[in-house]
Amino acid sequence: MRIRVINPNTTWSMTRLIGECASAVASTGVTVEAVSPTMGPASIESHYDEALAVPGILAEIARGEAEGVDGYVIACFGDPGLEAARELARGPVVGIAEAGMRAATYLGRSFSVVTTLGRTRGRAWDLASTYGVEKACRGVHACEIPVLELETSPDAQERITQACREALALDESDVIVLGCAGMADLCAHISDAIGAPVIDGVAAAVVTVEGLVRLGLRTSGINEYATPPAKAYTGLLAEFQLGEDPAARNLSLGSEIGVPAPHSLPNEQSRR
Ligand code: 5HY
Repeated sequence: MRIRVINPNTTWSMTRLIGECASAVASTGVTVEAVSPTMGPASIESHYDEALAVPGILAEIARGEAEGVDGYVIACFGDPGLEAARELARGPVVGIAEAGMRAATYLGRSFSVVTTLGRTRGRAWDLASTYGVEKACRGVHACEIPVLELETSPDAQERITQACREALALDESDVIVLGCAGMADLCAHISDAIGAPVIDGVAAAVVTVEGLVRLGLRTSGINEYATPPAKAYTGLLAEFQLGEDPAARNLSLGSEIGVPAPHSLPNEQSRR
Protein backbone atom coordinates (compact mmCIF):
# COMPACT_ATOMS: atom_id res chain seq x y z
CA MET A 1 0.00 0.00 0.00
CA ARG A 2 1.30 3.48 -0.90
CA ILE A 3 0.17 6.50 1.12
CA ARG A 4 1.22 9.92 -0.15
CA VAL A 5 1.50 12.51 2.61
CA ILE A 6 1.36 15.96 1.05
CA ASN A 7 2.87 18.82 3.02
CA PRO A 8 1.21 21.70 1.12
CA ASN A 9 3.98 24.16 2.06
CA THR A 10 7.28 24.04 0.19
CA THR A 11 9.61 23.65 3.19
CA TRP A 12 11.24 20.26 2.70
CA SER A 13 12.81 20.10 6.17
CA MET A 14 9.25 20.14 7.51
CA THR A 15 8.18 17.60 4.88
CA ARG A 16 10.90 15.20 6.07
CA LEU A 17 9.83 15.62 9.69
CA ILE A 18 6.22 14.95 8.69
CA GLY A 19 7.34 11.92 6.64
CA GLU A 20 9.22 10.40 9.58
CA CYS A 21 6.28 10.86 11.96
CA ALA A 22 3.90 9.43 9.36
CA SER A 23 6.11 6.40 8.68
CA ALA A 24 6.49 5.71 12.38
CA VAL A 25 2.76 4.85 12.65
CA ALA A 26 2.20 3.12 9.29
CA SER A 27 2.02 -0.67 9.33
CA THR A 28 4.81 -2.85 7.92
CA GLY A 29 4.53 -3.06 4.16
CA VAL A 30 2.92 0.37 3.88
CA THR A 31 5.11 2.87 2.03
CA VAL A 32 4.72 6.47 3.14
CA GLU A 33 5.78 9.02 0.52
CA ALA A 34 6.18 12.50 1.97
CA VAL A 35 6.12 15.26 -0.63
CA SER A 36 5.92 19.00 -1.06
CA PRO A 37 4.60 20.56 -4.27
CA THR A 38 6.96 22.53 -6.53
CA MET A 39 4.74 25.57 -6.16
CA GLY A 40 3.17 27.19 -3.11
CA PRO A 41 3.91 29.08 0.11
CA ALA A 42 6.93 28.30 2.34
CA SER A 43 4.45 28.04 5.23
CA ILE A 44 0.67 28.37 5.57
CA GLU A 45 -0.47 30.94 8.14
CA SER A 46 -3.28 32.82 6.36
CA HIS A 47 -6.26 32.36 4.03
CA TYR A 48 -4.09 33.76 1.23
CA ASP A 49 -1.42 31.09 1.89
CA GLU A 50 -4.06 28.38 1.99
CA ALA A 51 -5.63 29.49 -1.29
CA LEU A 52 -2.26 29.55 -3.04
CA ALA A 53 -1.33 26.11 -1.67
CA VAL A 54 -4.25 24.40 -3.39
CA PRO A 55 -2.94 24.15 -7.01
CA GLY A 56 0.23 22.45 -5.78
CA ILE A 57 -1.82 19.99 -3.71
CA LEU A 58 -4.00 19.13 -6.72
CA ALA A 59 -0.94 18.65 -8.94
CA GLU A 60 0.39 16.19 -6.34
CA ILE A 61 -2.91 14.31 -6.27
CA ALA A 62 -2.86 14.13 -10.08
CA ARG A 63 0.67 12.79 -9.99
CA GLY A 64 -0.36 10.20 -7.39
CA GLU A 65 -3.28 9.09 -9.52
CA ALA A 66 -0.94 8.62 -12.47
CA GLU A 67 1.39 6.57 -10.26
CA GLY A 68 -1.26 4.38 -8.60
CA VAL A 69 -1.06 5.79 -5.06
CA ASP A 70 -3.68 4.18 -2.75
CA GLY A 71 -4.50 7.09 -0.44
CA TYR A 72 -3.53 10.62 0.58
CA VAL A 73 -3.01 12.78 3.63
CA ILE A 74 -3.18 16.58 3.40
CA ALA A 75 -0.67 17.51 6.11
CA CYS A 76 -1.70 21.06 6.91
CA PHE A 77 -4.12 21.90 9.75
CA GLY A 78 -6.31 24.03 7.51
CA ASP A 79 -7.10 20.92 5.41
CA PRO A 80 -6.62 23.09 2.28
CA GLY A 81 -8.10 21.77 -0.98
CA LEU A 82 -9.54 18.68 0.74
CA GLU A 83 -12.83 18.56 -1.17
CA ALA A 84 -11.18 19.35 -4.53
CA ALA A 85 -8.62 16.63 -3.89
CA ARG A 86 -11.44 14.14 -3.24
CA GLU A 87 -12.92 15.02 -6.64
CA LEU A 88 -9.65 13.94 -8.28
CA ALA A 89 -8.53 10.97 -6.16
CA ARG A 90 -9.86 7.43 -6.33
CA GLY A 91 -8.41 6.49 -2.95
CA PRO A 92 -9.27 8.14 0.38
CA VAL A 93 -8.03 11.69 1.08
CA VAL A 94 -7.86 12.71 4.75
CA GLY A 95 -6.90 16.09 6.21
CA ILE A 96 -4.97 16.26 9.49
CA ALA A 97 -7.47 18.64 11.13
CA GLU A 98 -10.39 16.36 10.37
CA ALA A 99 -8.51 13.23 11.47
CA GLY A 100 -7.20 14.87 14.64
CA MET A 101 -10.54 16.31 15.69
CA ARG A 102 -12.49 13.11 14.98
CA ALA A 103 -9.92 10.98 16.83
CA ALA A 104 -10.25 13.32 19.83
CA THR A 105 -13.98 12.60 20.06
CA TYR A 106 -13.20 8.92 20.64
CA LEU A 107 -10.93 9.73 23.60
CA GLY A 108 -12.86 12.33 25.58
CA ARG A 109 -16.04 14.33 25.79
CA SER A 110 -14.16 17.45 24.73
CA PHE A 111 -10.92 18.65 23.19
CA SER A 112 -8.86 21.80 22.78
CA VAL A 113 -6.80 22.76 19.76
CA VAL A 114 -3.40 24.41 20.14
CA THR A 115 -2.18 25.98 16.91
CA THR A 116 0.54 28.38 15.77
CA LEU A 117 -0.69 31.93 15.06
CA GLY A 118 -3.87 33.43 16.51
CA ARG A 119 -5.02 34.47 13.06
CA THR A 120 -5.53 30.80 12.10
CA ARG A 121 -7.90 30.09 15.02
CA GLY A 122 -10.99 31.09 13.01
CA ARG A 123 -10.18 28.47 10.38
CA ALA A 124 -9.90 25.77 13.05
CA TRP A 125 -13.32 26.73 14.44
CA ASP A 126 -14.79 26.68 10.91
CA LEU A 127 -13.42 23.17 10.38
CA ALA A 128 -14.76 21.94 13.72
CA SER A 129 -18.16 23.14 12.60
CA THR A 130 -17.79 21.66 9.10
CA TYR A 131 -16.87 18.28 10.62
CA GLY A 132 -19.76 18.46 13.10
CA VAL A 133 -17.52 18.37 16.19
CA GLU A 134 -17.92 21.99 17.30
CA LYS A 135 -19.81 20.85 20.44
CA ALA A 136 -16.80 18.77 21.53
CA CYS A 137 -14.32 21.55 20.70
CA ARG A 138 -14.00 23.59 23.89
CA GLY A 139 -11.31 26.01 22.68
CA VAL A 140 -8.77 26.92 20.00
CA HIS A 141 -5.58 28.47 21.32
CA ALA A 142 -2.42 29.88 19.70
CA CYS A 143 1.18 29.62 20.93
CA GLU A 144 2.11 32.52 18.58
CA ILE A 145 5.11 30.65 17.16
CA PRO A 146 5.34 31.05 13.34
CA VAL A 147 5.23 27.70 11.50
CA LEU A 148 8.84 27.81 10.31
CA GLU A 149 10.12 28.73 13.80
CA LEU A 150 8.70 25.49 15.21
CA GLU A 151 11.87 23.76 14.01
CA THR A 152 14.33 26.54 14.83
CA SER A 153 13.13 28.17 18.05
CA PRO A 154 14.94 26.52 21.00
CA ASP A 155 12.02 27.00 23.42
CA ALA A 156 9.24 26.03 20.98
CA GLN A 157 8.63 22.66 22.66
CA GLU A 158 8.30 24.18 26.14
CA ARG A 159 6.10 27.05 24.96
CA ILE A 160 3.76 24.68 23.12
CA THR A 161 3.66 22.30 26.10
CA GLN A 162 2.74 25.21 28.37
CA ALA A 163 0.06 26.38 25.91
CA CYS A 164 -1.42 22.85 25.94
CA ARG A 165 -1.36 22.70 29.74
CA GLU A 166 -3.13 26.08 29.96
CA ALA A 167 -5.70 25.13 27.30
CA LEU A 168 -6.69 21.99 29.21
CA ALA A 169 -7.08 23.96 32.44
CA LEU A 170 -8.95 26.88 30.86
CA ASP A 171 -11.31 24.74 28.75
CA GLU A 172 -11.58 21.89 31.24
CA SER A 173 -11.20 19.68 28.20
CA ASP A 174 -10.00 16.06 28.07
CA VAL A 175 -7.80 15.91 24.98
CA ILE A 176 -5.38 18.17 23.05
CA VAL A 177 -5.30 18.31 19.24
CA LEU A 178 -2.07 19.80 17.88
CA GLY A 179 -2.91 22.47 15.31
CA CYS A 180 0.07 22.19 12.97
CA ALA A 181 1.82 19.38 11.09
CA GLY A 182 5.10 20.89 12.22
CA MET A 183 4.25 19.87 15.80
CA ALA A 184 3.96 16.17 14.87
CA ASP A 185 7.20 15.15 16.60
CA LEU A 186 6.27 16.87 19.88
CA CYS A 187 3.19 14.73 20.54
CA ALA A 188 4.62 12.11 22.92
CA HIS A 189 6.65 14.62 24.94
CA ILE A 190 3.66 16.93 25.46
CA SER A 191 1.35 14.06 26.40
CA ASP A 192 3.81 12.88 29.07
CA ALA A 193 4.28 16.42 30.35
CA ILE A 194 0.57 17.31 30.68
CA GLY A 195 -0.82 13.86 31.52
CA ALA A 196 -3.57 13.87 28.89
CA PRO A 197 -4.03 12.42 25.38
CA VAL A 198 -2.38 14.62 22.74
CA ILE A 199 -3.26 13.99 19.10
CA ASP A 200 -1.00 14.63 16.14
CA GLY A 201 -3.21 14.92 13.07
CA VAL A 202 -0.51 13.56 10.75
CA ALA A 203 -0.41 10.22 12.58
CA ALA A 204 -4.20 10.15 13.00
CA ALA A 205 -4.68 10.78 9.26
CA VAL A 206 -2.16 8.13 8.18
CA VAL A 207 -3.80 5.37 10.24
CA THR A 208 -7.22 6.53 9.04
CA VAL A 209 -6.20 6.32 5.38
CA GLU A 210 -4.50 2.97 5.95
CA GLY A 211 -7.63 1.63 7.66
CA LEU A 212 -9.95 2.79 4.88
CA VAL A 213 -7.73 1.31 2.17
CA ARG A 214 -7.51 -1.97 4.11
CA LEU A 215 -11.33 -2.02 4.16
CA GLY A 216 -11.23 -1.65 0.38
CA LEU A 217 -12.98 1.71 0.66
CA ARG A 218 -12.46 4.57 -1.80
CA THR A 219 -13.71 8.12 -2.30
CA SER A 220 -17.23 8.02 -3.72
CA GLY A 221 -17.16 8.83 -7.42
CA ILE A 222 -20.83 9.82 -7.61
CA ASN A 223 -22.46 13.19 -6.91
CA GLU A 224 -20.39 15.72 -5.00
CA TYR A 225 -16.97 14.10 -5.41
CA ALA A 226 -17.48 12.97 -9.02
CA THR A 227 -14.71 14.08 -11.40
CA PRO A 228 -15.26 17.77 -12.20
CA PRO A 229 -16.70 18.51 -15.66
CA ALA A 230 -13.93 19.18 -18.17
CA LYS A 231 -13.45 22.81 -19.14
CA ALA A 232 -10.71 25.23 -20.14
CA TYR A 233 -8.54 26.99 -17.55
CA THR A 234 -6.51 29.98 -18.62
CA GLY A 235 -3.26 31.67 -17.71
CA LEU A 236 -1.08 30.04 -15.08
CA LEU A 237 -3.79 27.41 -14.54
CA ALA A 238 -4.09 26.32 -18.18
CA GLU A 239 -2.37 23.02 -17.36
CA PHE A 240 -5.02 22.12 -14.78
CA GLN A 241 -7.45 21.14 -17.53
CA LEU A 242 -8.88 17.70 -16.88
CA GLY A 243 -9.34 14.97 -19.46
CA GLU A 244 -12.65 14.76 -21.36
CA ASP A 245 -13.80 11.43 -19.91
CA PRO A 246 -14.74 11.98 -16.22
CA ALA A 247 -15.09 8.23 -15.64
CA ALA A 248 -11.49 7.69 -16.73
CA ARG A 249 -10.43 10.26 -14.17
CA ASN A 250 -7.49 10.85 -16.51
CA LEU A 251 -5.84 13.85 -15.07
CA SER A 252 -3.37 15.23 -17.56
CA LEU A 253 -2.09 17.86 -15.20
CA GLY A 254 0.95 17.26 -12.99
CA SER A 255 3.27 15.60 -15.46
CA GLU A 256 3.68 18.92 -17.29
CA ILE A 257 4.19 20.74 -13.99
CA GLY A 258 7.09 18.39 -13.25
CA VAL A 259 6.51 17.65 -9.61
CA PRO A 260 9.74 16.30 -8.01
CA ALA A 261 10.06 12.62 -7.02
CA PRO A 262 8.42 11.89 -3.68
CA HIS A 263 10.58 11.50 -0.59
CA SER A 264 9.59 7.91 -0.03
CA LEU A 265 10.29 6.23 3.29
CA PRO A 266 9.69 2.46 3.08
CA ASN A 267 8.36 1.69 6.57
CA GLU A 268 10.71 -1.05 7.77
CA GLN A 269 13.83 1.13 7.29
CA SER A 270 12.75 4.53 8.60
CA ARG A 271 12.11 3.91 12.31
CA ARG A 272 14.65 5.63 14.50
C1 5HY B 1 0.31 23.53 9.01
N1 5HY B 1 0.52 25.71 8.37
O1 5HY B 1 -0.06 22.49 9.54
C2 5HY B 1 -0.39 24.84 9.15
C3 5HY B 1 -0.51 25.23 10.58
C4 5HY B 1 -1.19 26.55 10.75
O2 5HY B 1 2.32 25.39 7.01
N2 5HY B 1 1.34 23.66 8.14
C5 5HY B 1 1.46 24.96 7.79
O3 5HY B 1 -0.60 27.39 11.37
O4 5HY B 1 -2.28 26.72 10.23
